[in-house]
Amino acid sequence: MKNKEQILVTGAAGQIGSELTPLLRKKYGESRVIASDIKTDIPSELKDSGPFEKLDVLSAGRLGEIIAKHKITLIFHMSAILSATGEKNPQLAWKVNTEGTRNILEASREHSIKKIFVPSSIAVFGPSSPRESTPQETILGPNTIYGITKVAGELLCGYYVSRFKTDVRGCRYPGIISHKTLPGGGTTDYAVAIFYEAVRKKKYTCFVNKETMLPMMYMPDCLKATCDLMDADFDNLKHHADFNVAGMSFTVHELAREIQRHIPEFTIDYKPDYRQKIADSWPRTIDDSAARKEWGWKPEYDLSSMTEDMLKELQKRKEKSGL
Ligand code: AKB
Repeated sequence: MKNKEQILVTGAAGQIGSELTPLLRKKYGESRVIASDIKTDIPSELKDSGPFEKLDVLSAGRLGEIIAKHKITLIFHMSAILSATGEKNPQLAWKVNTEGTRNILEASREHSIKKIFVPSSIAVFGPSSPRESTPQETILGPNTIYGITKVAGELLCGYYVSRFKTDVRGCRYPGIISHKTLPGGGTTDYAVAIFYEAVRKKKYTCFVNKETMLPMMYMPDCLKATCDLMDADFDNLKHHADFNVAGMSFTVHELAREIQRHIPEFTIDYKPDYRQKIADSWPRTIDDSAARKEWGWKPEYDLSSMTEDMLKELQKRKEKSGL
């Protein structure tokens, strides 16, 4: 990416957007990265450190206006309704995830945007997919509305690549663990909540059972994957918006044991709810060899280094301003 790019981030106040935006501002210049979100009550660091536009991705007109106003050349489309919220409001999830993505692709075609990043998710897999070392190419068959919208998004992106030569990239994010902004409405949210509760109360009640294992990734690796894939040479990519990327996989029980190495008094109990069924339909581990081969993907954090960093950062925040 050259330094003259003008970048739009949708969903900039969300879990990933709120960390991706400052990183891009550091890399490309504060005024060149336009944060946008449907919410306006966004953290002041985000609003004050560069341009902000209110944007509902369902409004194609407003999206076009912002692209023209800021002469946008690259888009990171981070707004989405996640799996658990999606099951509560499937109609909204369908609209935001599929029509929002279509609006981004269409606006990119109309405005000759150079590159777009459209994330997918491990939720594209379903009960009939292999659950161990889930391959890049395999049966998908998701049974959540979120997963269905992500498959539709991947297919639509593939269509734009072949039909309009749109440069669109994306990876199938696993659960993302971070300490700055809480995730909103995902099935993997327990892997973040457990840390907050461990630091706050030294106990946590988990909404999936102790043997649940899902692919996860620490935020610094998520940001690295996003930027590395965006920087990769398009001609070397055989896949586009559907790369499997793995970070780490652990059961909740293993995560709790790792936390107890730092906080021995920490206790956990389990009250599985409707999210257990979603978790049980997703992979336990992921084969990301295509990402490793095509753009050099390699994660840095494992369970132990991620846990240590999460607890250190949350403890610091608790002492400074309360959690
Ligand atoms: C969710 O749990 O819905 C997300 C995801 C895996 O895409 N974190």
